[in-house]
Amino acid sequence: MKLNYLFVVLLGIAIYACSDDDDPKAPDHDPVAQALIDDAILVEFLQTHYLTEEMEIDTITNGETPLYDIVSVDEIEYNDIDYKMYYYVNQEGTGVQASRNDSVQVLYRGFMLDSTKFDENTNYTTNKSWFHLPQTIPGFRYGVSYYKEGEKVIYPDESFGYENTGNGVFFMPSGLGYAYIGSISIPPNTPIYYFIDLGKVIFADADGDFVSNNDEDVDGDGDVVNDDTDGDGVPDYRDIDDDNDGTPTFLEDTNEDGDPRNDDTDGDGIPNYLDADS
Ligand SMILES: [Ca+2]
Ligand SMILES: [Ca+2]
Ligand SMILES: [Ca+2]
Ligand SMILES: [Ca+2]
Repeated sequence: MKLNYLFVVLLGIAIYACSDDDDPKAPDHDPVAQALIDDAILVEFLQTHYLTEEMEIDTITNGETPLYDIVSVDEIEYNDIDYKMYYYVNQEGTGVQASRNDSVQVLYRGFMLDSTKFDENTNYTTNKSWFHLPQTIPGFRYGVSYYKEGEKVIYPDESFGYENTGNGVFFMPSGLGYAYIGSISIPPNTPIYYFIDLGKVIFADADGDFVSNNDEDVDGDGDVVNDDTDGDGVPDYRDIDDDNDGTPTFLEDTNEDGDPRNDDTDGDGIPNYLDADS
């Protein structure tokens, strides 16, 4: 059986989202109203600030070009609420385009709009540089997916890094960030932004069943966190038995070619590992 995708254990600290189980809706929180408030705040920020040559953000004082004039907008529906992400691609990158479902190695700096830096990673050699994107906040997942990876380089002292990385900055409303809960370092309902440098993209296989995360996106919406074939509350990408027939997915690879996706014993178009009756 050949291993198509790497399974990586990830120990990054920041940017991780709460699971749905930990996320009861606050009775007095109106996420639709908050999304509108956040967007107004973000637009004003982008209109009054600019990107310096050193890739910092500063207040416009002398006719500099507003961020608002250089960013792109991504309109996102998430949990039935309309949001806007704003992002700037400084360098596109040269390698694989990230998806929201991949594991990535990144350098990043995270800020609130008052320019408080709440977190950063400046070193590719630490665990903190690795993220399994399905476990991170939605805005980070979308943000990273606007870039491509770079090329690995080994330096004379045998350390490594990446050149020609995808890099830039993306801005998210609180509803795609830490929402009304906030985090240890971020108050509730706070829009935030990240500068990132995308070194490496890996097609993760979180449950090790030889179906990559990206290929567990059954409904094809680009997101694996919302696909749960057997409805047991564990999404397919983390469920070792997607159809709950008692046989783990990796044992439903009947022709043993290392890919459970092309085995369909009853010929109904549904591969065995998603088909409880074959
Ligand atoms: Ca998998
Ligand atoms: Ca999906
Ligand atoms: Ca499931
Ligand atoms: Ca099964």
